[in-house]
Parts: sequence; structure tokens; C-alpha cells
Amino acid sequence: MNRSPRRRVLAATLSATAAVLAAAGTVLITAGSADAATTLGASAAATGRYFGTAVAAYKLSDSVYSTILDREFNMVTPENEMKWDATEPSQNSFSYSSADQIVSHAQSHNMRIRGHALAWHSQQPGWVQSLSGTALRNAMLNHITNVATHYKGKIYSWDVVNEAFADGTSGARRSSNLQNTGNDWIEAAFKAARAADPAAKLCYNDYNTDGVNAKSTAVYNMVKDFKARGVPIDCVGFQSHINSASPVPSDYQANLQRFADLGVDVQITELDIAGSGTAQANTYATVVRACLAVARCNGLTVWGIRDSDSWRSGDTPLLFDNNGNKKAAYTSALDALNAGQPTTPPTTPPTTTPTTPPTTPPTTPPTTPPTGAGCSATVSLNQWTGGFVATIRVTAGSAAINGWTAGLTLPSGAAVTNTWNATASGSSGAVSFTNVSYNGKVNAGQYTEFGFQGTGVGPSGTPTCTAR
Ligand code: 9MR
Repeated sequence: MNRSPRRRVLAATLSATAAVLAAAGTVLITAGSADAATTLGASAAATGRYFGTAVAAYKLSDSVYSTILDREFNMVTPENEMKWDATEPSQNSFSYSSADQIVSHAQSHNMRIRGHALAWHSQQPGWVQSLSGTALRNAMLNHITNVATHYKGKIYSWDVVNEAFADGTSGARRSSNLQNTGNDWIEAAFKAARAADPAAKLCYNDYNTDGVNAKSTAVYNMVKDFKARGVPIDCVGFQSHINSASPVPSDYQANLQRFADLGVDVQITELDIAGSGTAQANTYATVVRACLAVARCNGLTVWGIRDSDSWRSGDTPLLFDNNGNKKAAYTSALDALNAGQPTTPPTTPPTTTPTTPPTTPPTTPPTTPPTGAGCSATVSLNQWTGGFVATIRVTAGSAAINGWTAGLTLPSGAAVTNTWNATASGSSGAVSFTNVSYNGKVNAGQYTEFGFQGTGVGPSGTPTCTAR
């Protein structure tokens, strides 16, 4: 099971070798170029993606835990702290302290946040479990509106609805109190989330949907229907809890791709892989490569840091051992990331040597001089009344760069409220953004992306870019 695609055999062999060396305690020099990133987050960022982990608020004071978190990851998912039982323990009385702790830790360490989860049949507080019909539907909508509003502008993507489909071959919805409020409960949840936080990507998240099967096809059909009818949905989360009973399907990548082809992003949201040693390491590489091969796969999140942090610690399914040491699986995942490609191909091909024959010496300079060292930047906007999210892509020219600053001018009345993957200078008028520690280095022709959220109208025109 879990065989790598044929074209990956060499890389898999290198990873396996690396894994063996790591297991033997040998100091490793990563296979690949001297430019290879040395942390999961930086390496994923070099391909325009993130690498995240589930975080428990009460562990942030554990220095082994927080040291690894702050060094390796640039996305966090609160493991339990944003669930309904945690955030609304009694009706219309909201409790955010544990989740806020994670959010503020993430923001102060330049990490983004996946919100998890607004509507789910599990981990409901007792008062919800005893509701039904219109009262339950209204309570769900009120919950989503309040929680998504509390975190408005701070969430990269929300798991709006979690695990709403049945296991097995029926393709049916899971029976639950929420399902009993009417089949339209999922779209009602997505509409409420969009109204409360228009900047967040809105995801449907589930397990046992990692390959093409009856359950994933039922989700696929729902997403297709939502897109056709204009119901807001931006992404699908694939939990990817892998073990011998539930191995990585051979069509894992193809399944991600078929969802992406519907016009949604895809994310690996709760990855853990039971096992140890080389087999586990190879399976991690297989999953990472599948995400990297799908342009709309935004990133991967592992469901905890050390094996001892896992919800199923007996399976030793994570990237760090109980003492916080990197496992062979870590090295393998990092190597696979370092071999990765950007989320979408560069918009312009790399500059090539002119092919015109050298008949006479040119008397005028070529019309398209080589880009040379330096960088260029483009901006894409997600805009709504009163606010926007800007994603800026910084592309290196024909030589690698070691740092960058992108500048743009905001229209009058607009202001930057939140920035990720860059440090902002100024918040209105002419503003500039400089790389953070992990994304300053960009190889020739490659790009990295950062973003910011603002109030008012977003910027137009092409940003300036200065390289170091
Ligand atoms: O990891 C979570 C664990 O601490 C909780 O006890 C459990 C309760 O349901 O939820 C775990 O996380 C789940 C996630 O929220 C949804 N997908 C399955 C995850 C593992 O059970």
C-alpha cells in the first residue's frame, strides 16, 4: 500500500535513505539545493503554501511544545477550543478565552489560523443536544454568526461544517440533530458564515473522503451543486487520518484534483499517519507530494506536534517524538516540501536566450531586456463593501533574491488591519511590506505570497518591488 508514483521513485529513495540516516542519529545534509528551507513552514511558504498543526491552548506554556510550534509551523488550528461546546457552553453566552489565547499566539508569531469547527454533530454542548427543529436551526445560525463575527478578519479558513456525510456506500447525509432540521442546514450554515466574515475561506471538512469513494462523491456532488447555485463555498478539507485500515488511497491526488476542478481550494486538514520508521516517512512524503501536485491545494495541517500530543498517541502518528525530536517522517515531509512546486505556474516563462541568428551586431537594445536580479509584484483582491483582502505575489527575476519589499498606495479612507507572511510599514496611503524571516529568499523565477486585510477600498495598480 501507499506506493509513491513511479516518477517519484528517486525522491522516495532519497527520502528513505534520509529516514534511515535520521533514525540512526546521523547528522543529515538535506538532499537538494543549497536553497532548501530548513523548517516545514518556510519550505511550504516557498511553494505558496502553509504547513500547520492542531494546537491545544493549555500546552502553549510547555516550552518544548511552543518552541517547535513557533519554529516549524505557519498555520494553526485550535484542536478543541473553537468547537461549539467550548465557545457557547450555555445558550447565547459565549466563551472565547482559550481560543483567543491560540489566536493571539498565532498572530504574534506570524501564523495564520484555520477555524474549526462552526457546525458539527459532535462536541455540542448539552443545551444544543436537547434542541430540535426551528429552535436548533436558529441556535446554529446564531452560533455561527457570533463566533465568526468574534474572529472576523483573523481566520484564513473556517471549517464551517464538519463531518456531515455518512460513512459507507450510501452517499447519504449523516443522521444527526442538525440534519433533522432540514437538508438545507449546510448551505444555511455557509451563508451565515459568509455574512459574518466575508474574508475567510469557507470549507466543508470530512474524513474517509481521501480517495474517490461513495462518501467523497456525495461531498463532491454537494460542492458542485453549491457552486452551480451560488451557495458560498471556497474550500474542502480532507482530514487524512491514515492507518492500516485506512491507508492513503491510490487516487488520493486525483481526488483532490477533481474537487479543485470544481473551482474550490483543497486543504489537508488533520493529517496523521499511524506507523514508524521508513514506511511512515514514505507515506508522509506521498501525502505532501499529492498536495504539491495540485495547484489549488493551499497547504497541509498535521493533527498535533509530538506523538504524545496526538488524539491517538498509541499510533505514534506525528512528525516529532514524545521528547520533541524530529522523526524520520519529519525529514521525509520536509524533503518532499523542498522538492515542491509553486501553487500555480509562474505567469511568465523564465527569460531565455534570444534565438535570432547573430547576422549583424544589433544596433538597438533588445526590446525585452533580461529581467536581471530584482523582483516584481502583482496583487489580487477579494473585495466586499467596506473591506478587502489583498494577496500579493512577489516573483524573483532571473536571479535568486534574499529579501524583498513591496509597496503600494491605498485609496483615501482605506487602512491595513491585519498582515500575514510580511511586516507592514504604514497602514494608510503609501504602505510597504517586507519579508519575514522565512520567506525572504526566493529562487530565480519563483514566487512567494503574502497578504493583508484592510478596511475601505482595496488598492489598484501594480505594486513596486525592491529586492535585496
Ligand atoms: O483531537 C481532538 C480530540 O482532542 C477531541 O477529544 C476529539 C473529540 O471529538 O476531537 C478531536 O479532533 C477531531 C476533529 O475535531 C474532527 N475530526 C476528527 C478529530 C479526531 O477525532
